[in-house]
Amino acid sequence: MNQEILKTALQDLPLGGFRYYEQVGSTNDIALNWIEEGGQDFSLVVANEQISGRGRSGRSWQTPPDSALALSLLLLPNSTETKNISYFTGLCALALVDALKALYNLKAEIKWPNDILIEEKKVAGILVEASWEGDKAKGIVLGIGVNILNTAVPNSNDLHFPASSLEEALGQKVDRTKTLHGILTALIKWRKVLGKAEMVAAWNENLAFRGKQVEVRREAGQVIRGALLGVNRDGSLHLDSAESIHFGDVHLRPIGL
Ligand code: BT5
Repeated sequence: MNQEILKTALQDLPLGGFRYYEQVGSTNDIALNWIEEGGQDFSLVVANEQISGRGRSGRSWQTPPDSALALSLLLLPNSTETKNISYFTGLCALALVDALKALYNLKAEIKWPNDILIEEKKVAGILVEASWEGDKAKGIVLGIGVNILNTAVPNSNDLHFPASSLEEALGQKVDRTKTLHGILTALIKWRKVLGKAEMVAAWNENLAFRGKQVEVRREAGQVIRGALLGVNRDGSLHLDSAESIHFGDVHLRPIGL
């Protein structure tokens, strides 16, 4: 993967702009700055390596060189998309599940709100961020990290949840460029139904731990246990013991893991 290979491979996609880095702090930071510099809708930032990749709430995301996908897609949301801004994390998750199925016939699942699992191990994470001017979203950044090769998977001591890679799931090497193309294609498709009932139905169909006992931990230390029933129409999570758990810093895991 390098700038020229990527440019050629992605030329059939309607990219507003494209920036590639061999090494970067965080692709999300580059994309957030690009909004301020007048970046166009559907502009893409890709890095071979991140040295300060970010997860939610100040956690870090590891992207060692030559083995992972780290991408940030800059979107300029229209007014309907701005109203539905909270669905963008679900949109990325659906696009990832869809792309992995279409490209590799892999069965991935969504661990609400922002993780992609294969056989209950995390292979990808999502970090959606926005730049606001008053109540207007000037731009939104869809940050996606995917463990492509085994060498992308962090040491288990650094993890709160088991992790894996596409290589491990498939038992063979996986091409980053092809995977990136598939993810972007799926994002274009799902963006058209952002926030619609059709999107929420697909989200539910691909949800991990449905019907199972889970616990949801909140930052404040509160723990809610119950059977996971699904995602509500507004994108919040429904347990039999709690009707709607909203995003924010929540951690979901099956009981017993
Ligand atoms: C996430 O946060 O899962 C969001 C990850 C988003 C990464 C992308 S890469 C492109 C873009 N640029 C960025 O700077 N970020 C985005 P969270 O749910 O908070 O999970 C973070 C936790 O996942 C960490 O605390 C680790 O335990 C674990 N982790 C870190 N790196 C990992 C990896 N490569 N694979 C699996 N787990 C990892």
